[in-house]
Amino acid sequence: MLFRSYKTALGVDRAPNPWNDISEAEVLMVIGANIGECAPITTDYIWRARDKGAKLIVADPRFTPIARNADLYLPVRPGTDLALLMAMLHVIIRDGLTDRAFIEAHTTGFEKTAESVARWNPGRAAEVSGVAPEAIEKAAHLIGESRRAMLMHARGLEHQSKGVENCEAVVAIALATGNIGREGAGPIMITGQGNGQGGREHGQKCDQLPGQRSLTDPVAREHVAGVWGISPDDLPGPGYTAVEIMNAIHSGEIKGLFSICFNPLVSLPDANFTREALEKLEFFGVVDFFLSETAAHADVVLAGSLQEEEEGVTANVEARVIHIKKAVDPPGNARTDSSIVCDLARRLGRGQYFPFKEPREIFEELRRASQGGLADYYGITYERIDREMGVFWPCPTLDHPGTPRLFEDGRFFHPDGKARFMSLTWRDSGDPVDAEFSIYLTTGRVVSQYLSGTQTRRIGALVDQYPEPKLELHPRLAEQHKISSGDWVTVTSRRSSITLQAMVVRTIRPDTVFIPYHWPGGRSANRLTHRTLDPRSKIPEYKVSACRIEKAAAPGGRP
Ligand SMILES: Nc1nc2c(c(=O)[nH]1)N[C@H]1C(S)=C(S)[C@@H](COP(=O)(O)OP(=O)(O)OC[C@H]3O[C@@H](n4cnc5c(=O)[nH]c(N)nc54)[C@H](O)[C@@H]3O)O[C@H]1N2
Ligand SMILES: Nc1nc2c(c(=O)[nH]1)N[C@H]1C(S)=C(S)[C@@H](COP(=O)(O)OP(=O)(O)OC[C@H]3O[C@@H](n4cnc5c(=O)[nH]c(N)nc54)[C@H](O)[C@@H]3O)O[C@H]1N2
Ligand SMILES: [Mo]
Repeated sequence: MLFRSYKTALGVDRAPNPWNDISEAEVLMVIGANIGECAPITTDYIWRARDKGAKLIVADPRFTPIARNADLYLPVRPGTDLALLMAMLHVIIRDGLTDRAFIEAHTTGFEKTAESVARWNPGRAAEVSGVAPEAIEKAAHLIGESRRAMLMHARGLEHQSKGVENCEAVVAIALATGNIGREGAGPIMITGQGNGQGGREHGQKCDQLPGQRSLTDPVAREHVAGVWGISPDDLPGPGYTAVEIMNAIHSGEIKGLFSICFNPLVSLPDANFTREALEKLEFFGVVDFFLSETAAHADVVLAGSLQEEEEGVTANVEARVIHIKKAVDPPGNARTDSSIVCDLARRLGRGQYFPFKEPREIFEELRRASQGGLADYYGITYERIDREMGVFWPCPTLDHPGTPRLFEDGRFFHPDGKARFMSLTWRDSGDPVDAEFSIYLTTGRVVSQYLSGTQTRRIGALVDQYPEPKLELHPRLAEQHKISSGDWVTVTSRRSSITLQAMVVRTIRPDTVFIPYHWPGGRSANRLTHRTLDPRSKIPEYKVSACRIEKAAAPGGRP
């Protein structure tokens, strides 16, 4: 449930700008995004802006490759972005850098937000976030004085138990300075997975119907049920999110699970808890193309397909709908994912609703199901996608050009056409540091591994680059614990502990350690993370845990 904040503030969950806009910006702020390693194509857009003189601000507890070119680097303490952003908004308001005319014509709730940041002066935010007050002032002025500022964020900002507020604060800064709905101006999220955008438009989220419609909206239920040829009463209500499913298995409420494209044993927080849940299931079915660590717990594994083995449509990071063509057939007994789903429906006695022979027929149904919704695909066809190099939604009719940039007419997607300022409230993370667990642990990615690693841990050249997870820590912290690069270190959190090798680097805050999460078992960062969720988006707080470290002997059986 990724972008609850955009839905609440702007009425729609989508990056408002096409990526071309990045190179037209005068000021770019990158918050919690390791662009160089995780979004290399986006890096190129930033370079183009830099070539034209754009200023770059980067907020990250780690001095990532993109930060090397920043005009202003803000070394924010994990989980404290909200303090930083509230203080930036405070300065923007205090110093008269708001766009009053825009706020009055196109938004509601500004006074509430202004009141909520009134006490967040840069001095107070500096104490919480570790970013110098002068740097906060400078960032606020760079953005507030520009008519072409973009704020770009990824999981560093969002994997927090106040991730929704964090994003609301980013959107509030854009709205307050009128930096939205124009070329080179806007807040954007850098969506991660290949079809991460499309997935959250059409029902991968457990509270949704196609077209970014709500499962609790009677009109939406009526429309979609009509397209599917069923009664609205046959549609269930909102279900559980990923971590909630594991909780419900533990409590005995869920006894059977069928999963496609999901490796929760590696990717969900508190991995021991996830393993216990999978062991408890009475039935567990998995569709994957590799026997993942999770699939090893399954009663039945069905061999599915890679993206390259099946044609179909996805929505990219910009909400541009594109067509992926098939390159090869699935090998051996493997089958395309869509044919597996349709066949399952037939075996379950519901084949009449899944008469599809190829993905294109599914897309034709999706066009109708999404019609009239926020993510309206009705005007998008295979022919148009191929001819126009993709089409941006909303695209309600066949002669509609699609919508690369949202809100150009100053209308937002709420019924009154106005964007909403949300009131912002500070709270601590769900696993706070204390005397015993005094170090911040944050987790994420390295360039040569991908997600839960099922694919990249099998590719020799990538394994050679980064064979095992390493603990990144600052020389000062390393010295306190008598640790050198290559030493084995045991990292312990309130859940569990793992032992891995140290990598002493100057590119991280001295109060923080970083572990990439691409490995299973005793090498899994997620043995250490906790299950606190953002109460609205239900995204886990992967980016902030408390831990302690101690030098260790090499673990048994490992060099
Ligand atoms: N090579 C590679 N590329 C990928 C992926 C991959 O696994 N490997 N995965 C894809 C997917 S699904 C996604 S979601 C994206 C993720 O892309 P990103 O979000 O860019 O990657 P992460 O490593 O999760 O975290 C981003 C940054 O957040 C910082 N960070 C940690 N805690 C905080 C904090 O409290 N505040 C702030 N401001 N920053 C913090 C980390 O130091 C890190 O540099 O990448 C996509 N691209
Ligand atoms: N600690 C920590 N944990 C994290 C994160 C973090 O930053 N820190 N990041 C989180 C994020 S942003 C993400 S997106 C998740 C990802 O979490 P997951 O979605 O669980 O991880 P993936 O590696 O994408 O794996 C999905 C599984 O699907 C399989 N698969 C891939 N493509 C296909 C396909 O086309 N068809 C089929 N049938 N199977 C396929 C893969 O082999 C793999 O076993 O991890 C999250 N977990
Ligand atoms: Mo992701």
